[in-house]
Amino acid sequence: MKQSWRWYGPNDPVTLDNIRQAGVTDIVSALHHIPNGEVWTVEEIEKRKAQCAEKGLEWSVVESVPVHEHIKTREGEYLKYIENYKQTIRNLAKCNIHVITYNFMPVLDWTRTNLAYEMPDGSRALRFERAAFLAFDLCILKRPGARNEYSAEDIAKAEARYAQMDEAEKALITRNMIAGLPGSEESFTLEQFQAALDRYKGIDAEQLRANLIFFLQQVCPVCDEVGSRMVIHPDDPPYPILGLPRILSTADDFRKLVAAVPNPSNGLNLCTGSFGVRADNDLPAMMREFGDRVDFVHLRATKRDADGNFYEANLLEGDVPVYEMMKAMLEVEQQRKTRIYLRPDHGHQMCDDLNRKSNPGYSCYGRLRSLAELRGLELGIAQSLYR
Ligand code: CS2
Ligand code: MN
Repeated sequence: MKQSWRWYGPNDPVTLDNIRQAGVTDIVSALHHIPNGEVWTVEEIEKRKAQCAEKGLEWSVVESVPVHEHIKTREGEYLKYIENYKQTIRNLAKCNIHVITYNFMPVLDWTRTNLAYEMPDGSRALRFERAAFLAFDLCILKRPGARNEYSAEDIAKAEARYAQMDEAEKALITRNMIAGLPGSEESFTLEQFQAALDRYKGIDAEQLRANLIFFLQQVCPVCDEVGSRMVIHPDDPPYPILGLPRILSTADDFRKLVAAVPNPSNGLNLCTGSFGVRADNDLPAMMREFGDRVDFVHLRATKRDADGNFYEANLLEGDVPVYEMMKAMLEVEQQRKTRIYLRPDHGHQMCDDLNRKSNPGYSCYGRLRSLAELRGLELGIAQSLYR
């Protein structure tokens, strides 16, 4: 496995000096300062590469080149944005970056209700509390039509949860929900948020899938030509929310994508934490089935309950069978005779990080803990199987 670490760039409170002590070889990064839809120039890419190289690290995986909303809805200037995307792929390849992560989630990237859920050991985790989410949708956002989508029981749950909230909690959950938006540093008002949701009114899952297929049909030939691969990150959470369609939540979703766009460059970023929220996703089986197309794995373990809540557990204590997953990854590496990029995904906020501000899920110590566990697991399995 090629061990990697996500770095948000020079503004990331977790520095490259920290990262090299984690013992990784590769950096996962993105040019967050370039607005969605614009071309990443060779010059800007080289600058970021050089910052990493100076510390003995290689920027080799992009997470993510964001897909402009107009491409997802196939309106406005989407053709121009697709051309720009192709140029970015070419420019990245010129700089020897060949793995490009992206997602096709409408409006929101990952969504959590609580970014500082206290664990019994005092560390903090990201959590999705279904009742709080329902209260946000029905009682705070008051999304038109939402009442028709939920059962009477869910509506009662939302109202009861809302009645418990004070103003501070309402403001916090609103911020947490909207923080998943691209360009999340700006604060979006609820009205702007609703307007963004409204752009998907006529778009159901099949239409969104068709838009994704169209996008891949345009960009994959460019990737094939320059030896790169697009790896799609799954939906998080992996089911429709806020009336928005979802198209990458299950193995079958990815199968459909491959059937429509068989190009070798059509790949998967297997995020165990995102897929793992669904009990019907068999992660090691997915690794084996799609192994040829999985160049990048996110290791993280969510823990779900019967009420539809989940939180991000300690890596070895969640619902994700990390040992089986690592075994499957090693098998795929043996078969493919190549190494797959692996990174610890979100970690707990713990130790000194509790007194520091960092990007939710991306503080230092929690990910160090996960990485150490993964490294030991990989070594142990590899030694016993292939010694
Ligand atoms: C998240 C996402 O779970 C995750 O990895 O941090 O923001 C992820 O980076 C994007 O969905 C990938 O496009
Ligand atoms: Mn992930």
